[in-house]
Amino acid sequence: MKSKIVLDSSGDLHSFSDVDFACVPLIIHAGERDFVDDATLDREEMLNFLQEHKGKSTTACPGVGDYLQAFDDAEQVFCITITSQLSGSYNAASVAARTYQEQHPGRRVHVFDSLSTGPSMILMAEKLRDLIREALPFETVVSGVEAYRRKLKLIFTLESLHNLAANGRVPFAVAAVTGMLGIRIVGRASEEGKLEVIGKARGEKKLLAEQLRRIRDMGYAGGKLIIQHCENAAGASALAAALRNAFPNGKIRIGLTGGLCSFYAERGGMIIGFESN
Ligand code: X90
Repeated sequence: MKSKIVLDSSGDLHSFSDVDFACVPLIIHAGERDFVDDATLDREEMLNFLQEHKGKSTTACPGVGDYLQAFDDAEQVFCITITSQLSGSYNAASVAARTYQEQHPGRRVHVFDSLSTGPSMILMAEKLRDLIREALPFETVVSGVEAYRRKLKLIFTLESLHNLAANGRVPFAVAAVTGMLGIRIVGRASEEGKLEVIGKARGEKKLLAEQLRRIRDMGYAGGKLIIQHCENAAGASALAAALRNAFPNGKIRIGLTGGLCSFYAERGGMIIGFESN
């Protein structure tokens, strides 16, 4: 049985071992430029371009055809998208899933709404891979990953909310707080998959303390945790070190935000996904 895992590019994964995999890119538009969020994207160059770019910049989710192409000839497809509360990606993937199953009777597609993004999608993909390798029935894999998703939590700390506000994803009034030197917004993915601002922190020390407090309060007890950062290696290592100290058994990793998450998280941003108990 040929199984395939498909993620949209908000999952920050361009390759994946041991199982057939495809990443479907979102696109970042800025003036004359279209940045396709695939493995060839030069993230640094995109961020530099955006910094200089004075006009509007927007993003676009994949279309139904992009998903159909990614499903290819797999007999069972497990697809994970960014939260349906912030993007049309889940909708496009769901339409593609129906079309694919109509065109190929006997094949199966399940689309998971991650209700989150980035690191949570990586953790879900890893869970999928484990269950697929056990050769479990399709429905068992689906319910296993759904149950796992409910245990995943995500927080983020951003230096700027400019692109989120300019694209209608957070109110301008909330975004106005950032931009002042050293102020970071702290937020999380809510249970319904909405972006929820929960506080702010001024200065590196307070930010680190706030990140630790939130991660602990949201139920982290030493499982898998991924810190994705946008050009903030120092912040990510400081957080990883503090977490390893507090949770010596924690499986903590650092990675880079891809194109889409970098666009919205902006320089200095961190997105932290983890298993809660
Ligand atoms: O369809 C599209 O054009 C994509 C729109 C995506 C909008 C938001 C992406 C946010 C990414 C910010 C922090 C994480 C928030 C997660 C909340 C559920 C990064």
